Amino acid sequence: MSRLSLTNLPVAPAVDPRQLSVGVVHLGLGAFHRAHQAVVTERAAVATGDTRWGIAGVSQRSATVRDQLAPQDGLYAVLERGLGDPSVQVIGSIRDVLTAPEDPEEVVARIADPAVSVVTLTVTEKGYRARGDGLDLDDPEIRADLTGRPPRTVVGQLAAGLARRVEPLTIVSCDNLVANGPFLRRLVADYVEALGKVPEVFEATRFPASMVDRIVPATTGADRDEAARLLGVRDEAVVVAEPFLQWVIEDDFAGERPAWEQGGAVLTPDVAPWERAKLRMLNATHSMLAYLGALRGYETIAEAVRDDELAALARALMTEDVVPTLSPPDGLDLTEYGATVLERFANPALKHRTTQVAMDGSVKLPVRMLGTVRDRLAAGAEPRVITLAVAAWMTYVLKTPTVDDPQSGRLEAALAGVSGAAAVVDALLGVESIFTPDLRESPVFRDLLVEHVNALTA
Ligand code: CS2
Repeated sequence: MSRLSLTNLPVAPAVDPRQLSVGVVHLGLGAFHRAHQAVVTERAAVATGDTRWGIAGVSQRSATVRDQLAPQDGLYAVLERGLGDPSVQVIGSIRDVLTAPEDPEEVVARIADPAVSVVTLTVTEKGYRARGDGLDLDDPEIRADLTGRPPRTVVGQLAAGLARRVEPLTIVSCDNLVANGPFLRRLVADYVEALGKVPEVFEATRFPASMVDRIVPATTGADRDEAARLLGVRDEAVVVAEPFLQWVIEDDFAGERPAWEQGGAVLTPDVAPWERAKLRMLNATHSMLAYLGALRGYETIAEAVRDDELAALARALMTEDVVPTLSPPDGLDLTEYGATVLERFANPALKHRTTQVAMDGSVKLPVRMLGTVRDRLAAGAEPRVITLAVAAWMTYVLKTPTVDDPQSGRLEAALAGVSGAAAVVDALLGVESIFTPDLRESPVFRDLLVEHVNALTA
C-alpha cells in the first residue's frame, strides 16, 4: 500500500501545510501534541482562513517523528476510537519538523523568528528539569547548557531564543503541571539569573497557564493497520485518541495568536480551577488505576476500571478525598465530571497500557496526588483513598525490577536492602525530591501508608 502524502489522498486535507507560514513553534512533538494542540490549531485555521499559524514542531530526542512525517508532507492522521466505529482525520497544521539534538541552533533560531509569536510545549513532567518549584541547577544537562553550548534542554532553548528576540513572545505550557505557566516562567527566570543575563524581552514575555485533556495512548501496529484500512494509504505517523478533547487557556498573550477559540479551545482569565480539577480528579485516578491495575496484572486502564473493586476505589478517591479539596470552576459539576472521567477510562477501544500511565511516578505524584494529601491533612481528615494511591505507587516501585522513571536510580538506591512495609514506606518517604518535610513528618500519612503497603504486598 502506498504512503500518505499530499498527492496521495482520496480527499484533500482541510489544510495544506504548504500554504501555511510558521507562526507557532512547538517543543515536544509527541503523539499528544499531534492529537491535541495541532488539531485545534488546524480547526482554527479552517474556521478563519488565516494561514499564518503553521507549526514548526521540535522533537527533543529522536528523529523518529521527522522521519515519519517528512515523506508524508507533514501530514498524519488522528485515529479516533470511541464507542462507535473508529474514524480518521488527516491533519495538516505541521509545517516543519526539527530534531533538536541534530540541529540545536535551528531550534533557537525558530524561537527567535519574529514571525513566531507563540511557543507551545508538551515535554512531559520530567522535561522541565525542576526540583521543587524551581529549576534543578544541579541537573547535568542544565549545567551543560549554562556553559554556553547550543542548548539541549527546553528551558535552555527558550532562554536562548528569548535572548535573540526584540518582540516579546508568549510561551504556553501544555503539560500536566500545577500552574504550568507561572511554573515555567520561574524555571526560565532561574536559568537566565544563573546565566547572569536576563533577556530584554523577558519581563514582557507571557507564560499563560493552560489545561489540556485528551487520552492519547501509544500507537500500536493495530492502530496503523486500522488507519490504513480507513484511509486507503499507509500512515506511519498516525496517532490514536479518544473523541474527547478539551483545552482551557489563560487569555494572557504578548502578541498575536491563532484563534484557538474557533478551534474549540476555551480562553479564560483563570485556568487554575480547571487545572486543579483535572489533575486531581482525572490524573490522580488514572495513576491509581495504573498502579493498582498493574499490580493485579491488568494490561490496560480499561481492564483495570472494569474490575468492580478498582472502579469503586476510583470513585471513592474522587468523592472522599479529592472533591472536598476543590472549588470547581463555574459550569463544572464535579459529580458529573468524575463519572465522565471513569466512562472515558473504560473505553475498550483504547488500549492505554497501565505501564504507560505508571511511568515517571516520581514527577507525577507531587503534581496529581500530593496536593490532595496535603489539603486533606490540613483539614484534619484521614486521607485514606489518596494515600492508597501513593501506597500503590510505592508497591509498584518495589515490585518492578526496572521502573521507568527519571529518578529510577534514586528510587532503587532508597530501596536497596530494605524489607517490610514500614521500612519501604520510610525509605521512599525519605526521597526529598518527591516528599516535602510536612508530608514526611505526618504520622497520619505514614501510618496509613504502612497499612496500605502491608495490605498490597501481602
Ligand atoms: C495520563 C495522562 O500518562 C498519564 O500520566 O494520566 O497522559 C492522561 O491520559 C492525560 O492527561 C489525559 O488528558
